Amino acid sequence: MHATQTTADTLGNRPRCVVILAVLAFGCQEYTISAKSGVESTIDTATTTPAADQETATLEDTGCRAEDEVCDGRDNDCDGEIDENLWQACTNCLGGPGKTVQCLDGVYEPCPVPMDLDPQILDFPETVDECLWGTLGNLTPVDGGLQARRDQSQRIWVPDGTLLCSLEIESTTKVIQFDDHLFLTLNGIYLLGSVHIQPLLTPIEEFYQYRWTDIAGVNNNTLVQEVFCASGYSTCELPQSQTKGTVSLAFSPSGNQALMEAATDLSSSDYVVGLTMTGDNDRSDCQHSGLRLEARVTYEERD
Ligand SMILES: [Ca+2]
Ligand SMILES: [Ca+2]
Ligand SMILES: [Ca+2]
Repeated sequence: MHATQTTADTLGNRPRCVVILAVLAFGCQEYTISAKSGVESTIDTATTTPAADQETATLEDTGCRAEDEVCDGRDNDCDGEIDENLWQACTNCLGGPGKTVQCLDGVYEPCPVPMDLDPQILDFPETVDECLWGTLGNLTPVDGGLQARRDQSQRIWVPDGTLLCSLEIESTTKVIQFDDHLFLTLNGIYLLGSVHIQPLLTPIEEFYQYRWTDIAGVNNNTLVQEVFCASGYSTCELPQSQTKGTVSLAFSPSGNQALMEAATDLSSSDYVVGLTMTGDNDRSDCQHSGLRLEARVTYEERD
């Protein structure tokens, strides 16, 4: 803030109280009158000592009481600057540290809000080849065992430097058939499957982290043959192995939030939906009819 120019002659002929009133009107700065130039100049009250000069109006005279600067459009600490160097931390969509925003004109800049992306298609084409037995971590065929798997994956795209805030996955394929078992994952989190393998998996928060090595060679008959839905689903459907049936999945908002937090912990930059098919010893194993998912996401800039 700068004072307007005033001539010394004009001020010099007026009672001193007028000078003080003028200082009050300008807030919390000291003003000295230059007899030569006739121009007021501003002095930083934090680094100068009030002069005893009759023409000097002191800080004490003005009644400006230095307090901590707050974001209110006023100069609270009496240094001549309004709302200077005030920053506020935002929380991101997953509850972690977000961007830092500055106070401008008495209010903080708004924190970023999640933005929408166009829906993304995640295609998992029909597989017709049999399992790759005995290679890439697969075991040799054994009747009833989880011996081999075939993996497919689709990446969910978000702009570089951003954070996935919410994810809704919906199956646009209404009917699916597969053999033997089907698992759907997000960043390795077991989302949906045709059998309860989760007792063999590592818990991660409210979810389970899928790893083939944790289940390879396990006798399928020791597992509960029911559809598994990760915590927080609002809808979740899958038929039994070798049976045509409905596929659907959607998370509740709170379930979605928990899932995003867990998925981001496991991979801070990529979001990958995986589809795994297993087989024991048949030529028709590791196969599924085509599955098409639609992913709707919101994202936010990282700090
Ligand atoms: Ca200030
Ligand atoms: Ca202020
Ligand atoms: Ca089989």
